[in-house]
Order: sequence, then structure tokens, then C-alpha cells
Amino acid sequence: MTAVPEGGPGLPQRRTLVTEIPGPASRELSARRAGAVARGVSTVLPVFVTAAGGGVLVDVDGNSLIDFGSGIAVTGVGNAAPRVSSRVAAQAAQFTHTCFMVAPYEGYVEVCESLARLTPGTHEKRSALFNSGAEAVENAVKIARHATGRSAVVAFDHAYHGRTNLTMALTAKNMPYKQGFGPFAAEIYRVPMAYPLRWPDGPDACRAEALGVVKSLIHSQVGESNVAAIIIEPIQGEGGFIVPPKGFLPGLAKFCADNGIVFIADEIQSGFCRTGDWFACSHEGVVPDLITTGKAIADGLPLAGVTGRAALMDAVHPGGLGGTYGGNPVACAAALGAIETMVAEDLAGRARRIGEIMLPRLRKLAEQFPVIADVRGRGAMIAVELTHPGTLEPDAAATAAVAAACHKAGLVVLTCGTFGNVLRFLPPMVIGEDLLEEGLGILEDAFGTL
Ligand code: PLZ
Repeated sequence: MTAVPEGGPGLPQRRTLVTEIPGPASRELSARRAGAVARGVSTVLPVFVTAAGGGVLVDVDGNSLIDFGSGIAVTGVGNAAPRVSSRVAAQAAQFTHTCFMVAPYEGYVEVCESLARLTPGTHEKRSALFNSGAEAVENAVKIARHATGRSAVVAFDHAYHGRTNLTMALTAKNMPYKQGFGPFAAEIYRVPMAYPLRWPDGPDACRAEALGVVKSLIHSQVGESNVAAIIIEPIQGEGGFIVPPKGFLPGLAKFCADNGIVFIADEIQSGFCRTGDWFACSHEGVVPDLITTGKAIADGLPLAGVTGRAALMDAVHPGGLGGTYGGNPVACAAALGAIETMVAEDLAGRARRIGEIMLPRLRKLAEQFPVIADVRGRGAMIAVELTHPGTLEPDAAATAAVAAACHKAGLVVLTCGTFGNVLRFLPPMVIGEDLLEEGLGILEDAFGTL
């Protein structure tokens, strides 16, 4: 047995397979896991990790895999990024917890100051910190309801906002997120997403019609004056990396402003440089009233936030927001290290470069393999949607087969989409170009196995 390497960017940045995937040591741990871990918690690729950094994950069998998943858009700055690890270690040695509601500390304030600076808009802002994306979304809705005195919340088809009761209600897809877990929270209304590939009359009609359909449904079925908030992922994540046509998000933001509705951008997956800008909203100059953040904010330590207009955020009475762990000092230290890394290494620029490398190669692949119906995304948030050639009928089987072939060859890829037919690519923004190219080569070979 070789010594377990230390994680971080110093790990050899190459793919090395020394066993089949998963190897014997991982299989043994999987067997142990089956006797201890609830089966409802599932896993994409059952290799047990011992170290990770840059663009690789190292497993218990000594395999080094290329990471195109970043733990679902979390480790954008690279796993165990030095500025994160050192700040976390230093903070853990000082104190691990006080509860910000009992006795505060500077790190929490500094994270909120960073959020005010980095999120879209130059208006006066306030933030509150939480433990998970779902909790941030719940609180954004609480704040919007409190500030407006209204109860209805409008969410989109293909949306994903979490697994708690309110966020399950906001999430569109039944299996596996909602099946058997109802009843769900009330006063949630769903409208169609501007999904160019699947808009009934095609992408051009989507651009022309989607906003009108959304407005008219809200008018006829809910009533603008009853709507507290409209919540949208500027690029939908779990639902299939759906990028709405230009103009849709600004139009929605304007509709909200005109009707006293709080516009909530859920940037938990798309935020923090992932799409080639600090936030996906910024590609169209959209300034949300509230923005939810999580995932990449703290390189994997549990932290999430709600940031928004001071008047909205401060509408809530003292004591109305909180939680034992929200904005934990170690998680805040990680966030400050992650943000410092994003600035120092221009990770938004790196994300744009990743997109420039990936999109043309994937478009070429789509010409070669007609099972690829769409190539889309921005920066380092890229996907391909698979259908039976010449139709819009989702091909989840081919998607699963390509993902399995990638996994076998040592490339971690994730799937998503309401119909399970989207392969998504979320490499760490710090991934080396050689490794990125090698990963794309593996993906191309995987399509060849269909
Ligand atoms: N909003 C836009 O992408 C989390 C879900 C993984 P939590 N997405 C990954 C799974 O299957 O549970 C997500 C998101 C958007 C909210 C969330 C919820 O964030 O930190 O998982 O609660």
C-alpha cells in the first residue's frame, strides 16, 4: 500500500489508473457503507477519496481521476486550496464556534462585506449567512414574504432549489427529490422556463414568447399584487444547465420591479466565477433584489448566504433570522480564503477560458454524434443534451452509458436534467489545460462506445 498523498494543488496533475474503477478498496468500503449509510443517500461514482486538488481526485486504491464535477460546482478554487486550508487550520486552532447570535466574530462580517462588494449592484446591501443552499433559499423567501406582506412565490419549470420542505415545493422534478415526501408547502406557483431547445415552437419563438407567457400566467392565475417573489436560477443547474435567451432575465427583473415583486436570483450553483463572471446575472447586467449563494463560496465548507437590498433585508425584526451554525467561523475563514483565491488567480477569466476550450470541441462532437441535440452553458458551466437523433425525445440511456464509460476511464462527469439526459461539466476553475483536454478526449472516446 503506497502512502496516502497530501491533497491540494501539489498533487500530480495527471490521470493514473492502477485498478479498475471502482477498485477493490473502494468496493470494500462500499460494502461497509451499505450496512451503515441510509440507501436514500446515493452516489454517482463509488470511489472513496483520500486526497484531491487542482483537477484530480485520488482514491483509496491509488487511482487519480480527472474531476469534471467539482463536488457539484463547489471546489472551483480547487480542493484543499492553500489559502482555504491555511485559513481553516488557523481558525480551527483559535475557536470553532461561538454562535454568531451569542457572541459575534469578525469573519462573519467580512464575508458579508465581501458579498456586498461582489454581488451585482452598487446599492446598499445586507447579508445573512446559513449552512446550506436550501436554507439560504428558505430564508430568501421568508425575507421576501416579510418585506412585502404577500405570500405567493413563483418558481420555474425545471427549477432546483433544495430538499427541505419549502425548497422541495420550489423544485420542479419529482423523482428523486419529491416522491413520497409531501405534502409540500403552499402558495408556490410554477411557470414555464424559457428553455430554447424545448420551447414548443423552437428557440426563436422562445425568445419572442417566453416572457409574455410567464407574465400572463402570473396575471391570470396568481395576480401580481399577491406575489412576494419570483425565484429563478439565471442558468438552471440540476434541471439541465438551461440558459434562457437573451432578454428573458432582464425582462423578468423589470416585471418584478414594476409590480413590487422581489426578484430572487438563486446563484448557488452558477455563482462565484463559475460562468466566467462573479455571478451569472451579470452577463446581462441584471441586478437581483435578493441573491442566494452557496457551494463555491467556501470551497466545500458548509456556508450559504442571502444578500440583498438593505431595505428588504432589514425589514425582518431582530431575531427573525438565524440558526446555531449559520456563518460558522471556520466556514467563514474558508470563504475568505476561497474569495481571495478567486481574485488572486482571476478564476472568472479561467472559467471563460475553459468555456472557450470546451464549447468548440463539444460542438464538433455534436456534428459527429447526432445523439447530441444541444451544446450549451457559459464559462466552466457547460452541458450537452442527448436525444434520440432528429427528435426531442430524451435519451437518458445513452447519457448514462456515456457517463459510465467516462467513469470507467477515470473521468468524473455528472448528469442532470429533468429527463436525466444531460451530461454536465463543472471542472474546477483551476484545472490545468492539459488535464482539461485529456478529459475531453476521454469524453469523445466515451461517445464512440455508444
Ligand atoms: N439552489 C441552484 O444547485 C444544490 C443538489 C444536489 P444545498 N444543487 C445540488 C442534491 O442532489 O442534493 C442547489 C442548487 C441551487 C439550491 C441548491 C441547494 O443547495 O446546499 O444542496 O442545500
